[in-house]
Amino acid sequence: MPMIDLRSDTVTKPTAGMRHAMANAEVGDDVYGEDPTVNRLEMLAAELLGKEAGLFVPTGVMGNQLCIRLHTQPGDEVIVEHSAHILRYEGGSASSISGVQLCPVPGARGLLSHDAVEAAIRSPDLHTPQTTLLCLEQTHNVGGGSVYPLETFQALTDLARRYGLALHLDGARVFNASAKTGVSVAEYAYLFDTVSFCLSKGLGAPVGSVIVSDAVRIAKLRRLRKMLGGGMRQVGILAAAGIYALGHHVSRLAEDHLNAQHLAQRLHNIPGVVVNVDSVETNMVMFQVPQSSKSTEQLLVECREAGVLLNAIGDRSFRAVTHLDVTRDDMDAAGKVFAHVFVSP
Ligand code: TLP
Repeated sequence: MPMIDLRSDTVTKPTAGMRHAMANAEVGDDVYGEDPTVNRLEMLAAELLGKEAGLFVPTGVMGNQLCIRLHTQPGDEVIVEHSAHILRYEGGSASSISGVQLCPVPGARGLLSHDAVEAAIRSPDLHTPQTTLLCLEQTHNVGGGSVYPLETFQALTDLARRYGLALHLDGARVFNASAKTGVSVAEYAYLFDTVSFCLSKGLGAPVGSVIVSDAVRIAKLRRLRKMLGGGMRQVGILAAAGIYALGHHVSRLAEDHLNAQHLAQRLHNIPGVVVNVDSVETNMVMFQVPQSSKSTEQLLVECREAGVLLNAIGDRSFRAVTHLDVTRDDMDAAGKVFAHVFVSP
């Protein structure tokens, strides 16, 4: 039985076209700066996001953590939204790699407000840590793929600048945000010192993220990447997948968003299931199911046995993510499975 895998947009397999591009990639030793395909990807990413330079890194976590390390000193404090990926899902690496503490600020569906951030910025005082960095996430994962409006981004980044903070964007899914709003990724990136985005999520590459910034910062980040063991060799094979993804998979993201809305509507029609259809902005659907005799784990198993994979994000709370390996028909099929599993006692 073919599975409908809605656990994440990280699960996609490279398409035939992408595999062809990978197989034919020109390569060289990237630690010597000699991989022409990596160089091309880094230039392309920088161009698309309107920055001077780019750096190919293996993962989104490494992209974020290199930037935190770049912008901070041990003992500093970094403001993040309280359910940010950097805080929740990066294994405590900000404290272990950079020696910083994270200051979690609650947001609405993951989105921070100007006043909440201003209240969290420390005044200079001998006793307190120094706030030196604000990290934002676009789209916001735990917020349900929510999108910061450009004006809120501007207000937050202006505020951070006023207090002399550095600015990093965890733009793992910034292309989804852009597909939703029509605001270009460069307009978002312009507001930040560093931006990291993932090729291995909605864009469908098997591996990789790119950090973009000015040339001086990228040179420092390149050194930090080597220090952490992220200097890769004939990695043009992977960069080729990234170039292919940027060329072929950006314009189709809107399709994933429509599929997510369709799925949300199907879920909404199931008695007792709580889902806010209007809050589905991009490719994620968060929903809760009613109390029953079945545990969250049991529900996941039943969905799996019926051919649908999902992730739980809390007790009776689930996340479904659409991507290029699922279709509109899959949404209907998954909707049927959910209607069966979530309403039977
Ligand atoms: N997110 C994954 C899991 O780690 C939760 C997912 O399935 O959504 N920033 C954001 C906003 C992310 O959602 C992720 C991955 C990352 C960074 C890290 O990317 P990778 O997995 O490439 O290290």
